[in-house]
Amino acid sequence: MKLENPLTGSMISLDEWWMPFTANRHFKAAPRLLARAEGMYYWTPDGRQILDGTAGLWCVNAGHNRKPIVEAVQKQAATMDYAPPFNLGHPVAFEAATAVAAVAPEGMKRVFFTNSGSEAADTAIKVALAYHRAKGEPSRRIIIGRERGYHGVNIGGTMAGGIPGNRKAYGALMAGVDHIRATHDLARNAYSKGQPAHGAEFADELERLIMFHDASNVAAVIVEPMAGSAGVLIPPKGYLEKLRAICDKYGVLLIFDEVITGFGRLGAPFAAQRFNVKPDILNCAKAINNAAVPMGAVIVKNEIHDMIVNGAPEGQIEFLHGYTYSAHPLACAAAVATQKLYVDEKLFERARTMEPMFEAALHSLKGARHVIDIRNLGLVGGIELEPRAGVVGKRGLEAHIKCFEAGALVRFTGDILALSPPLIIEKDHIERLVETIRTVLQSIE
Ligand code: PXG
Repeated sequence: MKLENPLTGSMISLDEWWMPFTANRHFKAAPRLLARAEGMYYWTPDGRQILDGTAGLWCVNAGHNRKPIVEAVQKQAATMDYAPPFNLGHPVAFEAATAVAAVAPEGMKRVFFTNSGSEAADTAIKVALAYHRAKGEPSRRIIIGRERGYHGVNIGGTMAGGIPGNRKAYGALMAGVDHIRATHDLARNAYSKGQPAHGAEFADELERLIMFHDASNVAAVIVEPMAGSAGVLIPPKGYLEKLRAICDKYGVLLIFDEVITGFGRLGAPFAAQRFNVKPDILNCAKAINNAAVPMGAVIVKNEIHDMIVNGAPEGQIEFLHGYTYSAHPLACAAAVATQKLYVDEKLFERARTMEPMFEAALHSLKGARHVIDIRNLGLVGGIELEPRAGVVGKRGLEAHIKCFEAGALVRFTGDILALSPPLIIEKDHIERLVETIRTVLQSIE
């Protein structure tokens, strides 16, 4: 197949790029390419319009190619392309941290920049260990994750994560991790709107594991307040509150991985505010700067920062961690412009206002072919399909491809379809997304 870059007109070859999380041979036999984006839409190189039902990969919350963000990045690139972040600073890095801290929960106003959600996961684990060490409890090293959790693909996140396929080949690269069970409970909670009623008791497993390992050895528990990648698993009522109480009881840090839920996805700046449960450490990435330039961050309670930073001798580096591109000027410029846009257009509030309409449209798919559950919160929707006998995931992949052919971008994970549109979505976009899914489900086996 001959393909060209529509920007430059040069011919491209598909062979060299080893694509991430992709069935490379399958994809390259029939590639689906995106060439341009604006607002709620992508366009393919041949000019077909695709309605973006997933905000890219849960990240373009303000919609694509927003002018204030584009201009901020262009201006920064033309002014200073790069500056080292170790023992040197640049103004926009501080501005970006201030803008992110402004929407973070009370008392969580210290921000460590990374370049991705995966780096945020590994950074958060190191912060937790450094904190306990600075506090005089260096034996606290065990990290507890949750089955079906996704914390990216670096070593810490892979080990703390709970997706078997992502873990199996890398086994015990990091010792000292354990997992509580996932909260998914179709039998009791199918077709719940918002937070399901049953399952707060699943949090009790955390207490069992802390007692099993002994609290003096446990550093932190890391969970997504709403699990995204593993198929939109919404926390049962009372569940996160219980995790918080157990962590408090045993001096264990609670890390929320808000890479997906951060920046308005659930109709509040963070899930922490939506659920009114404050973690000790909060990871984010993606929509932090509308995904215009790679960026992630670990936001910590002031006292965690102070324990580590004030505990070290004067003039000594307190936390031996950081990336060449921590607080990259282009990423920071995009973050400052994005955070301003979120405020100017009240996009977090908008997500909350659109939620009932989104919920009603989504749940109208109840009874559609193959559907066995529908769940939603904020502007996130999950539609679980019955797996085809013997080939788990095939129906999900086919639905994803057919939706793309029909002009709508819908995520799939196994046989669960996921929707997470830009927060600028309008009623007619929602209807089009839902009707496309309904038609596609009717057409596939
Ligand atoms: N934590 C969470 C909760 C995530 O969702 C990461 C960490 C890792 O972030 P980076 O920036 O390193 O990719 C993520 C990423 C999907 C999908 O289809 C979700 C992610 C990435 C790719 C696909 O659900 N989330």
